[in-house]
Amino acid sequence: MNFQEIASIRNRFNVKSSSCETVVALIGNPNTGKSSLFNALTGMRQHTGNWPGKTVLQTQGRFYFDNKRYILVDLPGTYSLFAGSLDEKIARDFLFFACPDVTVVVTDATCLERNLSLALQVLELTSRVVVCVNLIDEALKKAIFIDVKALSQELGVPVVATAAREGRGINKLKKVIRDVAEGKAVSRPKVIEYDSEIEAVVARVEEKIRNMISGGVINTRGLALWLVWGDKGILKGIQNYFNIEGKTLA
Ligand SMILES: Nc1nc2c(ncn2[C@@H]2O[C@H](COP(=O)(O)OP(=O)(O)O)[C@@H](O)[C@H]2O)c(=O)[nH]1
Ligand SMILES: [Mg+2]
Repeated sequence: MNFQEIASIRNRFNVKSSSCETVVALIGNPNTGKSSLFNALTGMRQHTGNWPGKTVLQTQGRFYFDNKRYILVDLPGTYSLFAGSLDEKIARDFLFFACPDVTVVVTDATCLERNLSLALQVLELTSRVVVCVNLIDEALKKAIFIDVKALSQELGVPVVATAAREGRGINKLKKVIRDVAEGKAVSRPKVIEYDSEIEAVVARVEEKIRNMISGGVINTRGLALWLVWGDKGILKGIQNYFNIEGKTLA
């Protein structure tokens, strides 16, 4: 997949990015402060509409940092990439098919553990991830201490603590987003290795996908995993977003 092909898929999500713009997605459970972070990052410069063909609100905005332009997309709140609700399907499809250049997983510092399952799922799809531990002020009030460094080492991706409502940690977050976008940040996500039987099936499915689409930014292992888990939405997405006319997964 070259930039042109990805740009045209993004276009179908109403995200119009040029090659000099970095597309950043915010994903997280509901109420983790995604919209507050969005406002803090963009200074409220936002554009709202609907996700194409859906009655779900879409919020996009731009920000500049270090002379570079970023397009920020606030995804609907989601608990899992095993999508159940319409909101979750939108977030899943955007991650799988529009391939944001950087994905920020927004988590709630007061109930971090619950939020980390989504983060681990995202890490199976892309290494260009920043984990944002938001509501850090609330955590402190409850005497919850988050060891950001240890968490970053465990996950293998950068972790930034923020208090979006007070605007704390926002500049740091921008810096880390830039570093991940430019490949400067250390990012070696811990990938889950499944039983050898599962891995063998995943490898077979992945090979078939690779024969249909040229990988590049598309994570063919992620697609293969979700297909193996039986996610029909992913199959639909492959047919819908990739140019696979005449090719078959069978
Ligand atoms: N104390 C505190 N409250 C926050 C923070 N970020 C967001 N909130 C509040 O948490 C609630 C949910 O935030 P919102 O941005 O709508 O979350 P979203 O559902 O993920 O978009 C709102 O009342 C925010 O004002 C934060 O860092 N600290
Ligand atoms: Mg919101």
